[in-house]
Amino acid sequence: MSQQLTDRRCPYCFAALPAKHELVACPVKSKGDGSECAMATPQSIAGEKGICEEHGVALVPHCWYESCRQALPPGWHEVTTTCLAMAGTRNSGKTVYVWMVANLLLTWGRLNGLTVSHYSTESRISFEQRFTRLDPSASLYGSTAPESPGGFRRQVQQEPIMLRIQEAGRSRDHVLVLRDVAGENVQDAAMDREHFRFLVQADGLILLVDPGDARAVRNALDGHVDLHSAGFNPAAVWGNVESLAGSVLGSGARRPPMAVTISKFDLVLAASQVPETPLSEALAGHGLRIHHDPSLDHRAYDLDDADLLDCELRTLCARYLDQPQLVERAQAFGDGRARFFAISSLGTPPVAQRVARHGTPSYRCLDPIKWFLMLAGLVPAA
Ligand SMILES: Nc1nc2c(ncn2[C@@H]2O[C@H](COP(=O)(O)OP(=O)(O)OP(=O)(O)O)[C@@H](O)[C@H]2O)c(=O)[nH]1
Ligand SMILES: [Mg+2]
Ligand SMILES: [Zn+2]
Ligand SMILES: [Zn+2]
Repeated sequence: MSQQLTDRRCPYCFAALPAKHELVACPVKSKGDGSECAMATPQSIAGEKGICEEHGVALVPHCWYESCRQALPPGWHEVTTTCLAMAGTRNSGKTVYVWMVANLLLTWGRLNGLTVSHYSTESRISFEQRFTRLDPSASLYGSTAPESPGGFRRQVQQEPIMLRIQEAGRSRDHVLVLRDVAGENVQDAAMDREHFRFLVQADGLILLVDPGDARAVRNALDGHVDLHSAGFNPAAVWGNVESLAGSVLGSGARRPPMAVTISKFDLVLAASQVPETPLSEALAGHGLRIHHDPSLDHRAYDLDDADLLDCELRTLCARYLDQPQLVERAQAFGDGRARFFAISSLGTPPVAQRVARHGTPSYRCLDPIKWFLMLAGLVPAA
């Protein structure tokens, strides 16, 4: 597949940014008497000094896209980016996954000769304030509140996670941007076209699929672990994103590649331990890629492993997890544009909304991220 079309996007609306910033504005804006300085609105200042005379501060680059116009993070013109967004029904595990991925990437970098760090001190502090540590003494995060366009206050999930990836010999740092959403928003077919356009301008989407909704899992585990059903089909979420893409990008335009990702895979594995059930037969072979997890150990994206796993998971989804529509959608989406993944952030089902005492060696969480980083040319394919 070809490389991504742009090397740098706005981390808020995911619009591709021109090589040279054209719009700048004053970072202070307010003059104290209720009015604003002349440079409060982003504008082009070709040939001028780049200073707000009224505040005596340097002007900062802003996103050119009209309904965004956010100040770009300091130093953004020096980096390349991969911008990803989450999708999936309510309760499918998006927020827990975002936290886990950020932490695992820091470890993965250390093991594989890359330096991975929060983009800046501010982005690290914002991450730490937002995500308290997941451990058995603290309850898991509450459901993410839906966001609305022009909301009174920016909601916390509108702040993207930004991780800087540095590699010896690479002239520019690469930044992985990861944006959470509320399941409630993507379950809404009428979600605002302008506000949610980042979903279809992304370099990739991660669609989480909750296996706790599947009959084979419910029948095997009901009464033993908490299963929350969203009561909403993940294929319908994909349909909503597709119609958003139709309005924003037009019908023929390329869609962002889609990582169709079965979350909470610990539930599927636990259900397969119940003897003489459909899942125990489906997952009986020890040679299945499903029973292995090479994602942290290697820097490269292992294409053979990924292809075999993709095959196993398509069968699992269609035959055992009640998701034949997802597989059909993926087939219709185009060759190589959609891949199936399986992850477990907690490694084991939570107990009373807390991480279980013996959690969490997570399972395969970095696979979807490594796929997108491979598409961006940042990690090699093996
Ligand atoms: N068994 C298991 N349960 C998980 C895992 N990750 C999350 N959960 C459960 O799923 C619940 C919801 O997780 P969240 O990450 O908040 O879900 P979400 O997709 O962000 O939900 P919304 O914000 O409502 O859209 C958690 O409170 C846990 O009970 C996992 O890896 N395994
Ligand atoms: Mg959430
Ligand atoms: Zn923007
Ligand atoms: Zn000013």
